[in-house]
Amino acid sequence: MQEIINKSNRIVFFGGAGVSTESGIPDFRSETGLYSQKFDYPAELILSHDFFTENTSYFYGFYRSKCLLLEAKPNAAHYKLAELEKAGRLSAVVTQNIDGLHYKAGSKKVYELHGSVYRNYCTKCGKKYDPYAIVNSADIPYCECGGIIKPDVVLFGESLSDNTIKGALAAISRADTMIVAGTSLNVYPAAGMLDYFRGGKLVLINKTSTPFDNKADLVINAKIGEVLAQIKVK
Ligand code: CNA
Repeated sequence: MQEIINKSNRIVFFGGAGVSTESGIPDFRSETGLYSQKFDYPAELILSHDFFTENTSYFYGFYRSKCLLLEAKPNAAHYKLAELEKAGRLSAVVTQNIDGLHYKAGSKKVYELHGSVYRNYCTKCGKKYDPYAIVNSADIPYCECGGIIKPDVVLFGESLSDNTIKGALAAISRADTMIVAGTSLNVYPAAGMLDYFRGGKLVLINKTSTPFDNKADLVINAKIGEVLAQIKVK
């Protein structure tokens, strides 16, 4: 891994929820993930566009307690990626996460495929809000114009931003090394983006196996924070 990084100048890091579990944010598919916890409805249903429209109040109860974890701090993985970017080794982070931890760690070029809990807007007038508009509302958060304030996160059944996809694919197609970490690679179109990588080495870091293991040059089954903490940035 260290040798691959030493030879790379345009690394793209492609990450999922597993990148943030060491910051205390549960992922979807681990044993302690949201899919293993019992709610009144399956978590993937609650986080869908139709559910948001039909059960808005329940959605916000869930979203506030399970997704809006604003106290979470970046871990060793987030910090090392910011360091690699600063040193000119990494060109972009592409993330499926909505927790904003890459920016908190100091990364500059981050493509947040599924949006961010830090951006929120009124569905009627478009006014922007910080996440405390949702934290501090007891039930459904409303704008002063009467519209519902919605987080700028991509729910199941919604489309990803065209600009974000374009930027991410451009970075991936120019990358000389791709590090894929902490994602079960089950959620599309995000997982399909890996096909745009035409560069040198593909490194996969995940606690468990993934459908892409056989495509990787190096598979590391360990904790991302612990693996990246050992990397020396030259
Ligand atoms: P997932 O399907 O839950 O997969 C996570 C993967 O990471 C699993 O294969 C785990 O084995 C692995 N993993 C967990 N912790 C570690 C660790 N410390 N080291 C190494 N591997 C680890 O999550 P995906 O990201 O693949 O699924 C995409 C969804 C999850 C996206 O839509 C995200 O928006 C959504 N999500 C995001 C967050 C967040 O923003 N932090 C949290 C929960 C879910």
